[in-house]
Amino acid sequence: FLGPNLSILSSFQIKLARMLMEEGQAHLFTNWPLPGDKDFDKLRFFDQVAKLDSNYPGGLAAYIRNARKLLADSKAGKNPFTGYVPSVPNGEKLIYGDEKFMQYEEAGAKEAQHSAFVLVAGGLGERLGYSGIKVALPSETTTETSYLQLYINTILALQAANSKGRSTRLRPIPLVIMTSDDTHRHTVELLDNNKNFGMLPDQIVLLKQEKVACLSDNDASIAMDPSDSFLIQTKPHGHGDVHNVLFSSGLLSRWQEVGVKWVLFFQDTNGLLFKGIPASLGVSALKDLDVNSLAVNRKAKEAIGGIARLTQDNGSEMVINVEYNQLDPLLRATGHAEGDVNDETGFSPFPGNINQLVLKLSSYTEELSKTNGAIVEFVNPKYKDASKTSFKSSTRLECMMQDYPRTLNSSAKVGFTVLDTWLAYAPVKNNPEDAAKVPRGNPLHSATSGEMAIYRANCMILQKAGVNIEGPKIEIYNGQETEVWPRVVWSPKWALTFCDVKRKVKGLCQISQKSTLVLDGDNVTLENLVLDGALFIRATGGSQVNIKSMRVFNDGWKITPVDFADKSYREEIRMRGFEFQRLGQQTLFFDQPGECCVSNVSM
Ligand code: UGB
Repeated sequence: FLGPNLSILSSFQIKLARMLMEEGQAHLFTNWPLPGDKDFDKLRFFDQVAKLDSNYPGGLAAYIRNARKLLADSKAGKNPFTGYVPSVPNGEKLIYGDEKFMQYEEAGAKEAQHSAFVLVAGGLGERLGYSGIKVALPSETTTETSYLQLYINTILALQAANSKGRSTRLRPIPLVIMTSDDTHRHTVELLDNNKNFGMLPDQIVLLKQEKVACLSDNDASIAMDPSDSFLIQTKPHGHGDVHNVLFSSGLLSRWQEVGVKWVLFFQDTNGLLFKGIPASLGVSALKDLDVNSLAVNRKAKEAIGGIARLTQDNGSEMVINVEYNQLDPLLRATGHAEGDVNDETGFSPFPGNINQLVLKLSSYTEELSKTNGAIVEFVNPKYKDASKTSFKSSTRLECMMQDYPRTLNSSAKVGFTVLDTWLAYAPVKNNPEDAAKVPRGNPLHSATSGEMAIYRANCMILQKAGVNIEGPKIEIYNGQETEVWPRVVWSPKWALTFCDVKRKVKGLCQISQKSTLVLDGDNVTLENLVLDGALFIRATGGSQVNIKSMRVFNDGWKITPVDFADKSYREEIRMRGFEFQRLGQQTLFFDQPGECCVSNVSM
């Protein structure tokens, strides 16, 4: 089939060509020019085939076979959950700040030292439409801390909290970032330009996911790039790649050797995510869960996956995320005529998956060794017509990281932890125009709502710790109605858990709605603080700062609206629809070791 071209190929390339022929891909070689003509392009083609082959568990042949099967199922209209009956699973529902919550938080904060963190950041964020990588976005614009910096600061603070009072330094907590061709270079630059935000160079590992081959028909014929007849068209395979890249990197066994017990997976833009992590990690540890998915209450039919128990006729069952577009039809097909509906709590009984997973490293490694890093995939072809014989455009297999438990056997301990939405979930996924169209009462998931959610969560935590906080104002930015609470931000060094907050806030503190409060440093306590304006307190170099009976009044940082269309503002500001006007502020900076008490002052 390659005729005289065989002479220009290595034995490995000939093997790959044979594999492609055996897997029904002869069309790739029709009309190949004679040797001497386009030889460089032919070798380029085989380089890409070799890459696609080595990046997929079982190689390209396995990819083609899996695709053929999934495409046949899709054509036959088979739902991946056909034969399963959904029911409401049992999980841990936590109430922020109660006794049980604090017990889990305390246990989890310690377990963090035996954890590795994995950030999936290969997505382009097409819905958001930001020109940079999403992890570089400011999580909020009071301190301009980027998402990546916030995540790293929190991991470092967990490490520091565990090291406190010990004579020997503890092992650095590892962080893996999965990137893709779309995000890799910018992620490297962001880390390099900021000296890894304080992490040691070998504490962070970047693993790049690769795209997979596109398919042009139900026979899984590999599609060529329309603009290059020697380039296979490729598309992203999805965040489920994280399991394969981790397994192939060899990190899992290395982590086991040094005593890592838990692997925590999380997404690129959720400024609240670490607020729920200590407690959820505590749930995993105290219940010895193999899989613990973090979840929030979810309105019926809301566009996030629901966690459900699925049971088969033979009694086997699994607790798994079912994407919202599959959950409702599955319920209707199994005797629930109204599908997914809210119960008396006003929420769907199927909690919403927020794609933060805590996996037990030992069973995770064992499972991935069985599958060579592969997890369940799916295909979503857009058919030309009801005959389902041809596609509008090429398709490819995809996979989602939360589908990892699908291959586990029934004896695995799979649970979930439901947290308050205000505490744990405020992703930034939608551009301002789309967010403005979201029906009232539904989550906006925009840069505006993501930032405001951080202030709200911090204020609500302080309220629970006894601080008197003036309630929010409703404002509209970029066409989105939003609650504006006092802009309270603290660094993870200041507090990681509710217990930390309670220990550091005493007496009767009061904060007005127009206020901004930024706390940075692990040893700052507030007692009887009255704030009506902007106050920044930073303590470094071992200083212990006690603020007692301090009253701060100034004009503060005023929020002024910014029009998304006004290009005179930078993109990060325009996309949230407001900026701060610094009319007045009080800054207290301490950098000398020892105790410092600021008491009975009015500023
Ligand atoms: N990502 C990658 O790293 N690689 C990829 O190829 C694709 C994405 P999206 P999605 O939080 O509400 C998920 O696009 O996939 C990273 C869950 O499936 O933001 O639509 C990407 O960088 C869904 O059940 O989300 O939906 C980002 O960090 C629900 O939990 C992450 O993967 C939903 O998130 C998620 O990518 C949610």
